[in-house]
Amino acid sequence: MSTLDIHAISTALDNAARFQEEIDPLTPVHGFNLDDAYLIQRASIALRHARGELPVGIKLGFTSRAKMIQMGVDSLIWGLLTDAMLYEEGAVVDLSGFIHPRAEPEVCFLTKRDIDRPLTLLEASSYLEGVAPAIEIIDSRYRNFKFTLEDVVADNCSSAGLVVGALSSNITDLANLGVALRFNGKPMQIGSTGAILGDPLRSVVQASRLAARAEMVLPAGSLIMAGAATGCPSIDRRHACQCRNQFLRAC
Ligand code: 0L1
Ligand code: MG
Repeated sequence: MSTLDIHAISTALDNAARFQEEIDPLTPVHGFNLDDAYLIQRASIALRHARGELPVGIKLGFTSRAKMIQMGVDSLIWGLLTDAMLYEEGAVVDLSGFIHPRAEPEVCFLTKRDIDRPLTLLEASSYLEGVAPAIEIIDSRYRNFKFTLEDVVADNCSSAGLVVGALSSNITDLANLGVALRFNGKPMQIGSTGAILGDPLRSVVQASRLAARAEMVLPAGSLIMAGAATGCPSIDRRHACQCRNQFLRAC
Protein backbone atom coordinates (compact mmCIF):
# COMPACT_ATOMS: atom_id res chain seq x y z
CA MET A 1 0.00 0.00 0.00
CA SER A 2 1.42 3.39 -0.92
CA THR A 3 1.58 6.17 1.67
CA LEU A 4 0.84 9.77 0.86
CA ASP A 5 3.89 12.02 0.53
CA ILE A 6 2.39 15.16 2.08
CA HIS A 7 5.67 17.03 1.98
CA ALA A 8 6.18 16.41 -1.76
CA ILE A 9 2.58 17.31 -2.65
CA SER A 10 2.53 20.49 -0.56
CA THR A 11 5.88 21.53 -2.00
CA ALA A 12 4.56 21.03 -5.55
CA LEU A 13 1.59 23.29 -4.78
CA ASP A 14 3.76 25.87 -3.05
CA ASN A 15 6.18 25.97 -5.98
CA ALA A 16 3.30 26.30 -8.46
CA ALA A 17 2.11 29.39 -6.56
CA ARG A 18 5.58 30.89 -6.11
CA PHE A 19 6.66 30.47 -9.72
CA GLN A 20 3.25 30.86 -11.41
CA GLU A 21 3.42 27.42 -13.00
CA GLU A 22 0.12 25.62 -13.28
CA ILE A 23 0.08 21.90 -12.52
CA ASP A 24 -2.26 19.00 -13.21
CA PRO A 25 -4.80 18.07 -10.53
CA LEU A 26 -3.19 15.82 -7.93
CA THR A 27 -6.03 13.52 -6.87
CA PRO A 28 -6.00 11.37 -10.06
CA VAL A 29 -2.42 10.37 -9.19
CA HIS A 30 -2.36 10.53 -5.40
CA GLY A 31 -6.02 9.78 -4.61
CA PHE A 32 -6.18 11.64 -1.29
CA ASN A 33 -9.35 12.28 0.73
CA LEU A 34 -10.64 15.52 2.28
CA ASP A 35 -8.84 15.00 5.61
CA ASP A 36 -5.57 14.45 3.75
CA ALA A 37 -6.29 17.53 1.63
CA TYR A 38 -6.44 19.70 4.77
CA LEU A 39 -3.15 18.16 5.97
CA ILE A 40 -1.57 19.08 2.62
CA GLN A 41 -3.03 22.59 2.92
CA ARG A 42 -1.52 23.01 6.41
CA ALA A 43 1.84 21.71 5.19
CA SER A 44 1.93 24.16 2.27
CA ILE A 45 1.03 27.07 4.58
CA ALA A 46 3.81 25.92 6.93
CA LEU A 47 6.23 26.41 4.02
CA ARG A 48 5.00 30.02 3.69
CA HIS A 49 5.39 30.57 7.45
CA ALA A 50 8.91 29.16 7.26
CA ARG A 51 9.68 31.90 4.69
CA GLY A 52 8.48 34.54 7.17
CA GLU A 53 4.84 34.99 6.14
CA LEU A 54 2.52 35.63 9.09
CA PRO A 55 -1.00 34.29 9.63
CA VAL A 56 -3.73 36.96 9.29
CA GLY A 57 -6.92 34.92 9.28
CA ILE A 58 -8.99 32.49 7.32
CA LYS A 59 -11.19 32.40 4.25
CA LEU A 60 -14.35 30.47 3.62
CA GLY A 61 -15.14 29.23 0.17
CA PHE A 62 -18.27 28.01 -1.58
CA THR A 63 -20.55 29.85 0.85
CA SER A 64 -22.88 30.87 -1.98
CA ARG A 65 -24.97 28.84 -4.40
CA ALA A 66 -23.51 30.90 -7.28
CA LYS A 67 -19.97 29.73 -6.46
CA MET A 68 -21.02 26.14 -5.81
CA ILE A 69 -22.78 26.01 -9.16
CA GLN A 70 -19.90 27.75 -10.95
CA MET A 71 -17.40 25.20 -9.60
CA GLY A 72 -19.70 22.14 -9.50
CA VAL A 73 -19.32 21.35 -5.78
CA ASP A 74 -21.66 21.27 -2.79
CA SER A 75 -19.54 21.73 0.37
CA LEU A 76 -18.21 24.72 2.23
CA ILE A 77 -14.40 24.79 2.44
CA TRP A 78 -11.78 26.93 4.21
CA GLY A 79 -8.23 28.09 3.77
CA LEU A 80 -5.58 30.06 5.65
CA LEU A 81 -4.51 33.63 4.87
CA THR A 82 -1.07 35.19 5.30
CA ASP A 83 0.13 38.79 5.30
CA ALA A 84 1.82 38.29 1.94
CA MET A 85 -1.63 37.92 0.36
CA LEU A 86 -2.87 41.28 1.68
CA TYR A 87 -2.97 44.32 -0.62
CA GLU A 88 -3.79 47.84 0.50
CA GLU A 89 -7.11 49.27 -0.60
CA GLY A 90 -6.46 51.18 -3.84
CA ALA A 91 -3.10 49.48 -4.37
CA VAL A 92 -2.04 48.53 -7.88
CA VAL A 93 -1.81 44.75 -8.05
CA ASP A 94 0.65 43.37 -10.57
CA LEU A 95 -1.22 40.45 -12.08
CA SER A 96 1.87 38.90 -13.65
CA GLY A 97 2.48 37.37 -10.22
CA PHE A 98 -0.56 35.13 -10.70
CA ILE A 99 -1.39 32.25 -13.06
CA HIS A 100 -5.00 32.93 -14.07
CA PRO A 101 -6.47 35.27 -11.44
CA ARG A 102 -10.16 35.77 -10.77
CA ALA A 103 -11.81 38.38 -8.57
CA GLU A 104 -14.58 37.77 -6.06
CA PRO A 105 -16.62 40.43 -4.22
CA GLU A 106 -16.67 39.41 -0.57
CA VAL A 107 -17.39 40.56 2.97
CA CYS A 108 -14.51 40.52 5.45
CA PHE A 109 -14.80 40.52 9.25
CA LEU A 110 -12.14 41.55 11.77
CA THR A 111 -12.35 39.74 15.12
CA LYS A 112 -11.81 41.42 18.49
CA ARG A 113 -11.81 38.34 20.75
CA ASP A 114 -10.25 34.93 20.45
CA ILE A 115 -12.70 32.52 18.86
CA ASP A 116 -11.99 29.28 20.69
CA ARG A 117 -15.31 27.44 20.44
CA PRO A 118 -18.29 27.11 18.12
CA LEU A 119 -20.37 30.31 18.24
CA THR A 120 -24.07 30.81 17.73
CA LEU A 121 -25.39 33.42 15.30
CA LEU A 122 -26.56 35.49 18.28
CA GLU A 123 -23.05 35.58 19.75
CA ALA A 124 -21.13 36.13 16.54
CA SER A 125 -21.25 39.94 16.34
CA SER A 126 -19.92 40.33 19.93
CA TYR A 127 -16.68 38.70 18.71
CA LEU A 128 -16.23 41.22 15.92
CA GLU A 129 -14.41 44.53 15.74
CA GLY A 130 -15.86 45.41 12.38
CA VAL A 131 -16.78 44.50 8.86
CA ALA A 132 -15.45 45.65 5.50
CA PRO A 133 -16.21 45.12 1.84
CA ALA A 134 -13.41 43.12 0.25
CA ILE A 135 -12.17 41.59 -2.95
CA GLU A 136 -10.59 38.16 -2.97
CA ILE A 137 -8.17 37.32 -5.75
CA ILE A 138 -8.25 33.59 -6.28
CA ASP A 139 -5.76 31.80 -8.48
CA SER A 140 -6.00 28.05 -8.72
CA ARG A 141 -2.64 26.42 -9.16
CA TYR A 142 -4.34 23.78 -11.32
CA ARG A 143 -4.43 23.86 -15.09
CA ASN A 144 -7.53 25.61 -16.46
CA PHE A 145 -8.94 26.10 -12.94
CA LYS A 146 -10.11 22.46 -13.04
CA PHE A 147 -10.02 20.42 -9.83
CA THR A 148 -11.90 18.16 -7.44
CA LEU A 149 -13.01 19.36 -4.00
CA GLU A 150 -10.00 17.57 -2.44
CA ASP A 151 -7.63 19.19 -4.96
CA VAL A 152 -8.86 22.73 -4.25
CA VAL A 153 -8.70 22.25 -0.47
CA ALA A 154 -5.09 21.03 -0.77
CA ASP A 155 -4.41 24.15 -2.85
CA ASN A 156 -5.52 26.34 0.11
CA CYS A 157 -8.86 26.96 -1.62
CA SER A 158 -7.18 28.93 -4.43
CA SER A 159 -6.19 31.76 -2.01
CA ALA A 160 -3.91 34.25 -3.68
CA GLY A 161 -4.76 37.78 -2.56
CA LEU A 162 -7.22 39.98 -0.74
CA VAL A 163 -7.99 43.68 -0.71
CA VAL A 164 -9.91 44.82 2.35
CA GLY A 165 -11.86 48.08 2.22
CA ALA A 166 -12.73 50.54 4.99
CA LEU A 167 -13.69 48.89 8.26
CA SER A 168 -17.09 49.75 9.71
CA SER A 169 -18.18 48.98 13.26
CA ASN A 170 -21.79 48.75 12.05
CA ILE A 171 -22.20 44.98 11.92
CA THR A 172 -25.99 45.03 11.73
CA ASP A 173 -28.13 44.54 8.62
CA LEU A 174 -25.52 42.80 6.49
CA ALA A 175 -27.99 40.31 5.07
CA ASN A 176 -29.00 42.23 1.95
CA LEU A 177 -26.43 44.79 0.87
CA GLY A 178 -25.98 45.43 -2.82
CA VAL A 179 -22.80 44.00 -4.38
CA ALA A 180 -21.40 45.29 -7.66
CA LEU A 181 -18.09 44.08 -9.06
CA ARG A 182 -16.82 46.51 -11.68
CA PHE A 183 -13.74 46.31 -13.87
CA ASN A 184 -12.69 49.73 -15.10
CA GLY A 185 -16.17 50.98 -14.28
CA LYS A 186 -17.89 48.19 -16.25
CA PRO A 187 -20.25 46.06 -14.12
CA MET A 188 -19.20 42.40 -14.29
CA GLN A 189 -21.24 40.88 -11.47
CA ILE A 190 -24.21 42.23 -9.53
CA GLY A 191 -25.60 40.53 -6.44
CA SER A 192 -26.47 40.73 -2.77
CA THR A 193 -24.62 39.86 0.42
CA GLY A 194 -27.63 37.66 1.14
CA ALA A 195 -26.08 35.19 -1.30
CA ILE A 196 -23.48 34.43 1.39
CA LEU A 197 -25.28 31.82 3.52
CA GLY A 198 -28.34 34.10 3.67
CA ASP A 199 -26.35 36.48 5.91
CA PRO A 200 -22.52 36.85 5.87
CA LEU A 201 -22.55 36.76 9.69
CA ARG A 202 -23.28 33.04 9.34
CA SER A 203 -19.78 32.69 7.91
CA VAL A 204 -18.41 33.70 11.32
CA VAL A 205 -20.47 30.92 12.89
CA GLN A 206 -19.17 28.47 10.27
CA ALA A 207 -15.60 29.69 10.78
CA SER A 208 -15.90 29.11 14.54
CA ARG A 209 -17.17 25.57 13.96
CA LEU A 210 -14.45 24.74 11.44
CA ALA A 211 -11.72 26.13 13.68
CA ALA A 212 -13.05 24.24 16.71
CA ARG A 213 -13.18 21.01 14.71
CA ALA A 214 -9.56 21.58 13.66
CA GLU A 215 -8.67 22.34 17.33
CA MET A 216 -7.50 25.76 16.29
CA VAL A 217 -8.09 29.08 18.08
CA LEU A 218 -8.74 32.08 15.86
CA PRO A 219 -6.89 34.84 17.69
CA ALA A 220 -8.34 38.33 18.22
CA GLY A 221 -7.37 40.49 15.23
CA SER A 222 -8.02 37.75 12.66
CA LEU A 223 -9.64 38.41 9.32
CA ILE A 224 -12.50 36.16 8.24
CA MET A 225 -13.28 36.31 4.54
CA ALA A 226 -16.92 35.27 4.40
CA GLY A 227 -16.99 33.98 0.83
CA ALA A 228 -18.08 35.30 -2.53
CA ALA A 229 -21.43 37.00 -3.06
CA THR A 230 -21.43 36.26 -6.81
CA GLY A 231 -19.63 34.13 -9.37
CA CYS A 232 -16.18 35.44 -10.27
CA PRO A 233 -14.89 36.65 -13.62
CA SER A 234 -11.33 36.08 -14.81
CA ILE A 235 -9.02 39.08 -14.98
CA ASP A 236 -6.42 39.63 -17.65
CA ARG A 237 -3.05 38.89 -16.05
CA ARG A 238 -1.17 40.99 -18.60
CA HIS A 239 -2.37 44.09 -16.80
CA ALA A 240 -2.09 45.60 -13.37
CA CYS A 241 -5.37 46.33 -11.62
CA GLN A 242 -6.34 48.77 -8.92
CA CYS A 243 -8.76 47.38 -6.37
CA ARG A 244 -11.29 49.45 -4.44
CA ASN A 245 -14.15 48.40 -2.20
CA GLN A 246 -17.35 50.09 -1.12
CA PHE A 247 -20.47 48.85 0.65
CA LEU A 248 -23.69 49.74 -1.17
CA ARG A 249 -26.24 50.42 1.54
CA ALA A 250 -29.79 51.32 0.55
CA CYS A 251 -30.71 54.81 1.75
O1 0L1 B 1 -15.21 30.84 -2.81
C1 0L1 B 1 -13.99 30.63 -2.83
O2 0L1 B 1 -13.14 31.46 -2.48
C2 0L1 B 1 -13.59 29.28 -3.28
C3 0L1 B 1 -12.28 29.27 -3.92
C4 0L1 B 1 -11.93 27.91 -4.40
C5 0L1 B 1 -12.58 27.56 -5.65
C6 0L1 B 1 -12.17 28.39 -6.79
O3 0L1 B 1 -10.98 28.41 -7.11
O4 0L1 B 1 -13.05 29.02 -7.37
MG1 MG C 1 -13.56 33.57 -2.05
